[in-house]
Amino acid sequence: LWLDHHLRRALDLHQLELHYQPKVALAGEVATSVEALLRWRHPKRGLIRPDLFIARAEKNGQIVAMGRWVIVNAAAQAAQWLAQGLRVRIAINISARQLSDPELPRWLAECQRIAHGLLDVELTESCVIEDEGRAEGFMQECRLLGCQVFLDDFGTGFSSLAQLARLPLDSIKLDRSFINTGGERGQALIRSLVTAARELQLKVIAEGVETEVQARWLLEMKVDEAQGWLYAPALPAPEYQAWLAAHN
Ligand code: G
Ligand code: G
Ligand code: G
Ligand code: MN
Ligand code: NA
Repeated sequence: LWLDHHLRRALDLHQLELHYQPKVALAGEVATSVEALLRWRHPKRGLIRPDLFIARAEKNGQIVAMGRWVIVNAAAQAAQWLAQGLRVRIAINISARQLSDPELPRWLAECQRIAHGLLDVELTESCVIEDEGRAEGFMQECRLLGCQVFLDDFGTGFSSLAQLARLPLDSIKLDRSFINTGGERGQALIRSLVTAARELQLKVIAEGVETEVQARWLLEMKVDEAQGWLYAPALPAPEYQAWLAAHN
């Protein structure tokens, strides 16, 4: 397949890049950390976003090698920023398929050492649904390494509040579909999720925040942090540094 062949070469030919999207504390609009998002810079097709190739890489197993590349490069970036006096926590995304890589915990431990403890981890609800025991074990290992654990795309799967209570999580990230559809039902849903998260001592992060109006009512609902185009899209490292300098 065209995509399988070119994805394999993308890694070897250094066509992958990490971009960084800030997370902002809603109270005071202070940048708190970033999420690393993978991009493929194809020589002819330009910059390709992961929704077009991650699913394929998960199916053919290439996500394991790609994921390792992501973790080590995010670690190197955290170390480089730290050397410049910038302490930036970087959250990396991990797919369900990567959890079957027996080397993942050791790889993450080594990279966390390189990153001086600045790496965090985002796992999707689908990881939990696929194999809760394995997801929980991995979350515990992350915690021991000093990685905060975020439950990504929360609300799109069907994990229960009981599962949420059992898992060693630090934060939930509300999927952007709740934020962008808005409306009374969306707001009611967010309000109840925030209440549940408070009880469980979980931080709440809203994804896909695009307008000041959304940011204002998320703050009113006591959502802790936000991420979205209102603040910044995912940016290459130098552009993120420029954004940070302009916003602090
Ligand atoms: O950057 P964008 O919003 O297009 O990302 C689309 C999806 O791809 C995100 O939901 C994210 O979870 C996933 N993704 C982005 N970067 C990575 C990565 O490095 N590893 C994995 N496993 N998924 C990623
Ligand atoms: O891990 P996850 O798939 O949630 O990654 C976030 C995705 O959402 C990325 O693909 C990113 O490009 C996208 N994104 C980030 N901010 C916004 C936003 O404000 N609006 C929309 N529609 N998408 C966003
Ligand atoms: O940046 P990217 O090529 O991934 O963007 C794909 C589409 O997502 C664009 O056509 C644009 O409509 C939207 N998009 C990406 N970044 C931003 C952003 O920062 N603000 C807005 N409003 N839209 C964006
Ligand atoms: Mn994510
Ligand atoms: Na997400």
